Amino acid sequence: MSIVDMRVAGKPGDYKSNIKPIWCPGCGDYHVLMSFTRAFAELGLPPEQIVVVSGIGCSSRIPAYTNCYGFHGVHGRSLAVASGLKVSRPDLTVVVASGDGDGYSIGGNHFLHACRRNIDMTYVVMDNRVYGMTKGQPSPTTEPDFDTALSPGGTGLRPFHPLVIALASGANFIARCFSGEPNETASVLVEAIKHPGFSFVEILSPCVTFRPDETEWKNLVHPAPVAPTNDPAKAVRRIMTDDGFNIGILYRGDRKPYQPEIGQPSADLAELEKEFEL
Ligand SMILES: Cc1ncc(C[n+]2csc(CCOP(=O)(O)OP(=O)(O)O)c2C)c(N)n1
Ligand code: SF4
Repeated sequence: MSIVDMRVAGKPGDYKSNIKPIWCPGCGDYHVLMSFTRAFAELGLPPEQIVVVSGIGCSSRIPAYTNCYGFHGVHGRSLAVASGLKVSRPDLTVVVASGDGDGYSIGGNHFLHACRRNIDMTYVVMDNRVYGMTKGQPSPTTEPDFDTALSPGGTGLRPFHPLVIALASGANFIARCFSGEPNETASVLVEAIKHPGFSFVEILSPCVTFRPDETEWKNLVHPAPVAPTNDPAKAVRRIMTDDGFNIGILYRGDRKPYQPEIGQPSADLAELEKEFEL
């Protein structure tokens, strides 16, 4: 069934659970949650047709705050769960929520291969350039001179470039958003969910507690001055040379999504249990 066939008239509030978020006051993730529910309402999908999958981190708490189906799994493994789910239930809309630690550090390998597989799902990374939940360690996107008691003098390491890596690995849709612009972010999420294949949306979402400097991002972000392209060579040049605060859809590819044939199980559960009995 297509997204259009299943439309219901929904309001953003219809997609919120009754669990109150416990993020720090001012955390960018509140706005990301708002963008999720606005996007779901705009798509008009019934909540039970959407699954929000996550790993571990402040950002990964999002599934509990929606009333869609959810899976709050283990650190860095959200894409593995989501991939299995989507290939076995292609009728569901699968949205994966992650942080820069969860998604690029412990989950980095899964990120590469999810881009390469190009399964039809949307991967949202709330990037605050720090491990928020575990009290401020540097992540793969932290600047080399981020100087704290946990990383005296900074790590000195070159940051990971998620958008370029996603493009090189085969992601079919690439966008950058800012949490402080929830309407614009919701519109990008709608496009990402509708686009076939693996859509990657990096949302700059400040951690006001461990990166108070990131409140400055609201003055740095600006709309991408160019229309999205389907030419990876053009996209990579733009992404490599922009200032990191270009907001909008940067790449819309046309690769065919991966969807294996769903066959019948070759053995029933009782037979399998018997086979693997110790
Ligand atoms: C296997 C494993 N290793 C380490 C941890 C500890 N841990 C929990 S959350 C986290 C980092 C979260 O950072 P990020 O994904 O950037 O999310 P944020 O909290 O900033 O939103 C770590 C290292 C864990 N839960 N499981
Ligand atoms: S520690 Fe940072 S990322 Fe976590 S809830 Fe607080 S502000 Fe948000």
